[in-house]
Amino acid sequence: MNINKLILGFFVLFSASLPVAAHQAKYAAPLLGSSEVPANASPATGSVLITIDFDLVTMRVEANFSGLLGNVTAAHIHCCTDPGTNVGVATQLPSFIGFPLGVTAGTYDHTFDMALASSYNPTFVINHGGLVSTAFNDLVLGLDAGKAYFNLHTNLFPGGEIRGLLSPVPEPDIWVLLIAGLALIGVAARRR
Ligand SMILES: [Cu+2]
Repeated sequence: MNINKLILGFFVLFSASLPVAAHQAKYAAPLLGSSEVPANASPATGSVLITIDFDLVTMRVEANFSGLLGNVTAAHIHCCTDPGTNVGVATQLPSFIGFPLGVTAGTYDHTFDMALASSYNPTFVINHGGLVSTAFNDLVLGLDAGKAYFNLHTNLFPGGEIRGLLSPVPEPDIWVLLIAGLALIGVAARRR
């Protein structure tokens, strides 16, 4: 392979990846009964990934869960409080639209337009500046600070059967990617 083409291709890929890294934030959590406050002994497990897009002002919610003792009654994000405490719901009530209800296992993937009031608990908006934009900012600040949690409620655990405290997923460091890419090019050049 032509080494100049390889280098060019690498830098095209590298620069194309920059806007994504700069304009999205991801937050993740395992879902467990032991993370509830107070903790419970539910054997259920799950995971959740939240992706905030700052250009589109959207929030993608991807979740999966299984092994619940009760049937799902609601799922949403609570914000903003310290770990080990409880706080009100920040997002759409009573549950994320389309979230699988009445089941013990399921998956979910939905992208919310966070410029719409309907994506929030109206009380959260009132308590966080009164505007959708201020509510969005505070929700993101809460996510960044590890002060927001995804809670999955069931009929047997009205306060929540499994929960996950959302924490930021580090973006791959852009300079690590650059150096790794250059190292690969070096290896390719040496093989020649
Ligand atoms: Cu809740």
